[in-house]
Amino acid sequence: MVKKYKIIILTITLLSTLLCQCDEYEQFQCENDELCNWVNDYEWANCSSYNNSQDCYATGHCWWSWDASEWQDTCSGGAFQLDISYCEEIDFQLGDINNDFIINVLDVIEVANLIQNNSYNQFADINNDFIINVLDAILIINIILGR
Ligand SMILES: [Ca+2]
Ligand SMILES: [Ca+2]
Repeated sequence: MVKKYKIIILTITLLSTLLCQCDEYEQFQCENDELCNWVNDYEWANCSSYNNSQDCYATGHCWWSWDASEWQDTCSGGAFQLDISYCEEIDFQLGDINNDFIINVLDVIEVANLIQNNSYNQFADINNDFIINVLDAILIINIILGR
């Protein structure tokens, strides 16, 4: 019983590391992983919405100081743009090698190029055997023909 439980936990851990890695990545890691995409995003925030010095300084824009008019310490600095950029997983379709959301003859040509250059692309490895060869080309042609 305990053993079975351990295997389930191990499987979940393995799956979560395989599936959910992008959103944990910093920009550098994200941009170097072909399965992830870095999205630059900003939102407006205001220093006055932070009510303790730690959060206030963590913004990198505001400072915590005595406000005589409020008779208390406040977070000063006004409005600023908060960086909420994030890393997301790229939705990809197996066989769509040039990533234009259609599987067509252009992707077959890409596979032919990969075979010729002896290089690897995981989107082109349809049968998942870690080699790009004529079998993958045939499988893509089958997808195009709807077989
Ligand atoms: Ca394509
Ligand atoms: Ca293959």
